[in-house]
Amino acid sequence: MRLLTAGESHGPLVLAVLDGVPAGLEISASEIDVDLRRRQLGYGRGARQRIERDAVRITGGVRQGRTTGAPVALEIANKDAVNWERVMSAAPVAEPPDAVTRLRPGHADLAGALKFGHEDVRDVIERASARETAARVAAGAVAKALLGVVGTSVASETKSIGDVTGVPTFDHDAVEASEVRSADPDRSRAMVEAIAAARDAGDTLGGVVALRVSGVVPGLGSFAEWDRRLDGRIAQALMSIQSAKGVQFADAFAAARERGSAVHDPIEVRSGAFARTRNRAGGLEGGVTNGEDILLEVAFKPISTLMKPLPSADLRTGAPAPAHVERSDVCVVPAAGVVAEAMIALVLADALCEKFGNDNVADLCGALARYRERLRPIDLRR
Ligand code: EPS
Repeated sequence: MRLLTAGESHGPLVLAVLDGVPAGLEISASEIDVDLRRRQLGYGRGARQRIERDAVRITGGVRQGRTTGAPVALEIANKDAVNWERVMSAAPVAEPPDAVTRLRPGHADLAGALKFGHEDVRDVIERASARETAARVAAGAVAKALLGVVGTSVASETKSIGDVTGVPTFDHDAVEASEVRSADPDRSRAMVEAIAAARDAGDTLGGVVALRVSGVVPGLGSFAEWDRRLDGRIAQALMSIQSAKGVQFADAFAAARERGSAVHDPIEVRSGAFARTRNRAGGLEGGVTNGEDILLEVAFKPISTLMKPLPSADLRTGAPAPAHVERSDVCVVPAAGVVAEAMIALVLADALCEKFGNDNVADLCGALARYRERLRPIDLRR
């Protein structure tokens, strides 16, 4: 399974093409729209989210409510595009738009302009923007639907925003009811206050998202080659999210300070199946899922567009200049949790198809059932 996305933040649309989805998967636009809506929410989002009402148009790979095995094409219109027609015109316009040249530290502006030879940072901003994550979330909803067929579910919760932090419980209803996606009402309030204070100061805030995947099929991924290790593939997918700066499985950085006897998860047999007395491996050993929940955290830096800009320089002249300022968010951590769910779902759906085939959902389920039969005698060994 592979995903390509295209489209600029203020162009006509963002587009996802998800190739390799098995035929026979039930999927609807309304199901995808639930996640698109969740991605738009969160205290600290900018004015753009009041313009957009993200909704998917399925334009390939689905007929009569089921995937056909052809690439799934998903389009999300940018309502704001009507305000950017001149700036974003694919054809040259008589009156060219002003170029953006004052570089924002932390954004892709400088690195992107150097790499591609752009003289207008707009050519970088438009594609580096996290607007692209709408396409990822739409594709991720398809991956989640496939995982749902085999009993795998993905949950996320905001663990921290700025220095407000706590222990996630993944209480679904409480997380979804919170405007910062934290299950704890006191912590939610403190997070909102921290975001409001950053906004009032012309500043931004980052934070940490916790992820939990339950009902994981054991044996996904492989230790046999470096690029087949699933923890590496998951980390890459999560690190590819705009603003992501770090990933840890379970409490890896704390575990790195402890002894092996305190870190590794003792194995026992419970109700005829292998089980663990704790899960500090975060659900993967040797780059392979072990059937325990996958536990992860992703660190997101504060948004790099600052209303009180940092000192910077002009791309064309090199002259000192404050960084470019344009409409942006104050904090995207709540939305980033929804994007992180999509990215891990895409990797796990890919690994599932790799092991059990991706022609047809019923074939995949049949292969999985046979695999579970193979595991059973081992699980019954005492
Ligand atoms: C985003 C839309 C963008 C930004 C944000 C993500 O809208 P605009 O640039 O029109 O305000 O709010 O992008 C960034 C955080 C960024 O740094 O580019 C969205 O729909 O998620």
